[in-house]
Amino acid sequence: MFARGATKYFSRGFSQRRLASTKTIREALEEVVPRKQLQLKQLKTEHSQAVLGEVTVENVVGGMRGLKAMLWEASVLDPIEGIRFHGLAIPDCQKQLPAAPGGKEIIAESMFWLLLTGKVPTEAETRQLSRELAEKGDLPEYIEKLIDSLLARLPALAARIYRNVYNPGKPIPAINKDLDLVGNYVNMLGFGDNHDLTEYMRLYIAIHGDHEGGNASAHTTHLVGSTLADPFISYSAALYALAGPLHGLANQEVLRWQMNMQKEIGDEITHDKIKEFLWKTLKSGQVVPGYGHGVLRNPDPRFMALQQFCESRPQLLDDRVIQLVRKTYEVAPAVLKEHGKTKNPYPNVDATSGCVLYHYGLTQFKYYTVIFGVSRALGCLTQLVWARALGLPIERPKSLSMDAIEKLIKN
Ligand code: CMX
Repeated sequence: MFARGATKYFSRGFSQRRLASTKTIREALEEVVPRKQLQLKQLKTEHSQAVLGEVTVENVVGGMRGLKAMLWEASVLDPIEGIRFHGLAIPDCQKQLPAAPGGKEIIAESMFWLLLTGKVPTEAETRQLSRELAEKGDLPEYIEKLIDSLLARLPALAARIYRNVYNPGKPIPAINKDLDLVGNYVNMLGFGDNHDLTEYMRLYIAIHGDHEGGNASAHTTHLVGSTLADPFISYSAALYALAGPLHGLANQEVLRWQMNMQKEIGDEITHDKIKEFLWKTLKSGQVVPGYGHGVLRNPDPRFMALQQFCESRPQLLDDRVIQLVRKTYEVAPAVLKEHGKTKNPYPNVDATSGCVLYHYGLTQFKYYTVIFGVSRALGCLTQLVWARALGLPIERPKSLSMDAIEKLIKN
């Protein structure tokens, strides 16, 4: 941590004069790359034929679920514990990763540092990265280009889209070089005076940053990037994957669904009424949005972190939709278990994330997936850096026809 007086130092042109002991993200990454390259080399030379698991017909016809077939460095998802970023669970990150000055929540820069280097940055390193991203600095080398030329501009781009679509003609504040990435983003969206929303967005963007490699958006970036397509193209492809209601669009679906529930059950929220609405959804052949997961088999710790955020703010607890989210969580797992289809009857992060945005006045549902998109860039671009640093090959799994599967089974 920094000694007293450091904040003043930052505001007096920190970018030009960095402390000798403070690493840049590039320097931190350069320290890690040779070790990782060696690790990959050893895996390839000493263990290339080691067996990591079997491939079953279920894996092949079931969308590759459960198949261990992809290298992804930044995070690993445990079905019961949920996500860990280089071994750190969300509560560990909340304790260890630096927040914004005056804030408490994890910020995108400290999460990105952790994802990319595997190390917890100091406060000074975090501030320096904020400043570097805000300034979009010189980009002489390929790693810096990868990091800065997309990531730094993404919030400004996403904010401009929001303002052009929903508030055309209003001036957009310029980037404040003393503010973190998400602080600037919220400012540019037009909500800069809402400290609680800014803190929520910081947490939201940090914890949505990565969810290992197999999810549709992450995998798409990796696949397209493996053709050596540039980061813009690779991540644009990921945004299309994010746009489906089973993935990144789910948080807006949840909000719409919870509001329909509210309309239908009226002012008196009871478990029985929620149960009835859940069954109505299921019997109509729809999925319950915000519940279930391809890997998780427990409540999503990201959902729990956002719930904790709500519980620390009485004003959020008074919100009818947020009350409904909580009450739905009390009822839905048992209903989904009785329904008997989903392997995971518990909430995922989308069960609450959009509802809080709505409370804070960001009421344009269609925009929620864009915010998710700003966040997921942290993990996807981290992996793209690693894919290039490790020289990972173009992805090319083997596909099989049903006839070929039957032939293999007979033999
Ligand atoms: N409500 C009702 N049925 C559900 C369900 C839910 N929330 N989740 C899964 N099921 C059903 C599936 O549709 C499937 O039914 P069929 O056998 O008829 O095809 C069955 O349960 C088994 O599915 P599963 O193995 O448990 O789940 P999948 O890995 O196939 O799908 C997911 C995972 C997330 C797509 C699914 O749980 C779902 O549709 N959830 C609702 C949408 C949602 O919240 N998506 C956001 C996920 C987080 C993210 O990626 O952003």
